[in-house]
Amino acid sequence: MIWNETIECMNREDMRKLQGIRLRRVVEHVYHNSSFYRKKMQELGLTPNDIQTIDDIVKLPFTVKQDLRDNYPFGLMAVPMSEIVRLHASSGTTGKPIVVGYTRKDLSIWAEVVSRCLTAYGFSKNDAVQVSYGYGLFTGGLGLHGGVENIGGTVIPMSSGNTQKQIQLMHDFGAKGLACTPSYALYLAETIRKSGVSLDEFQLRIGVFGAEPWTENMRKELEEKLNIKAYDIYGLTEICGPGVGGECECQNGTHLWEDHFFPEIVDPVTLQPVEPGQQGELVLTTLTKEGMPMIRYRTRDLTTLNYEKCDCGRTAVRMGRIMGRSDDMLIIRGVNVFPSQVESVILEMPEFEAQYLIVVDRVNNTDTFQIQVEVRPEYYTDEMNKLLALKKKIANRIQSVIGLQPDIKIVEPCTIERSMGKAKHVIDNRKLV
Ligand code: DLL
Repeated sequence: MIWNETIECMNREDMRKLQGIRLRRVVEHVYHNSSFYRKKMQELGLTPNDIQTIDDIVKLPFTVKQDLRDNYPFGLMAVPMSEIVRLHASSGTTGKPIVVGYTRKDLSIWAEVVSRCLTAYGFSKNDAVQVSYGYGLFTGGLGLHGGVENIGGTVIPMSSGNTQKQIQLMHDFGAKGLACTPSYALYLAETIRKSGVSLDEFQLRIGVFGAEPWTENMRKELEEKLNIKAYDIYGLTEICGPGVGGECECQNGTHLWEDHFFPEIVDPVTLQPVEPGQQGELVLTTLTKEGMPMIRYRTRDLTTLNYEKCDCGRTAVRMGRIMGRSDDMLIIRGVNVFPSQVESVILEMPEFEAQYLIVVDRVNNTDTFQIQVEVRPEYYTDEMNKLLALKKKIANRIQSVIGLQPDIKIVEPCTIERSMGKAKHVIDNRKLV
């Protein structure tokens, strides 16, 4: 089934025309209503008249995460705050989150694009979907929630955590769908297996997995362990949250809903477009957003685009798997973590040297997050209770900045290897290929 056949199967020429019309409109909107974008365009000598077709998009300046931080909290809103009906946020590279705002229309477009994904996965109004992405400032929970309601399905708004209850309600309420991070889904699968309850007693058929990179091997494992079809959903807070794109039954690329989010692939160093089909950084422009439009937003996600028509009948461009990022952001248990956030906490504490190592791994399908940090000689002690208190202090501070409890390993002065060049602060042992 296709939720919006006219758009999802539109021929390329008509789609480019529509994208051109919408780009002109959004550029007019930001030029007149956002001093941030107006200034950036004026610096390049651009006025809205310079943007006539979708090809003109390359004239426009890029936007980056730093711009959102510099304008914290509401500096990038292009409508009065009285028009903003919802805020979401995600962690930035320092303690300050990045904030996005939605008008009523933005929320309805968000529900529309998530509906396209859910329909492509095979859901209809007859189905119950357990949403186990976090609810709150994170876009995962409420984003999926709006989509399930929009197609007339039944939402089970579980949010994340409380694994035993997740399993019980999934079973008792007959959920056909499970929406959560792929790593949490593996953990749920493992827990179900250990509980001894047969999968035959569940109605589960479809997984809606995203918010972190995953692989074909993980797909196979999830499909086998949960006896489901596992589909990708892609998105990021800055653009709207989940639903920027989703897979179809062909499981051969993530269709991006390009009538709302225009994708480009650029070389992350030169910022020039790559050859068609080549890997590069995904850049997205929101074509219809009112509250906080993003013009040529550098997602930092490395991927490819394929414009061939899909066997499902959709013409919407397909994005390959996210192969990595062009910045140092880590995604641990679905939470975005920047090493600089860890560093800023360590630097604020007199007890520690500015020497640390973040070690990430995946054990029993769950990401582990260890921080090794060097204590300063004057604070070094072999008294267990003092060390434990120090560990707790830094762990709590990091938890309050990042929202994730690290396992802290305090090491003796001068034990972390010093680097002659760029310091290596992260060891990521997760195998994602
Ligand atoms: O993770 C939104 C989301 C929620 C997407 C639920 C899908 C499901 P952020 O926290 O802002 O937003 O993180 C966005 O996560 O730039 C990618 O690096 C990564 N990411 C999101 N979806 C996928 C995916 C949400 N399907 C960042 N595959 C993005 C790989 C993904 N990486």
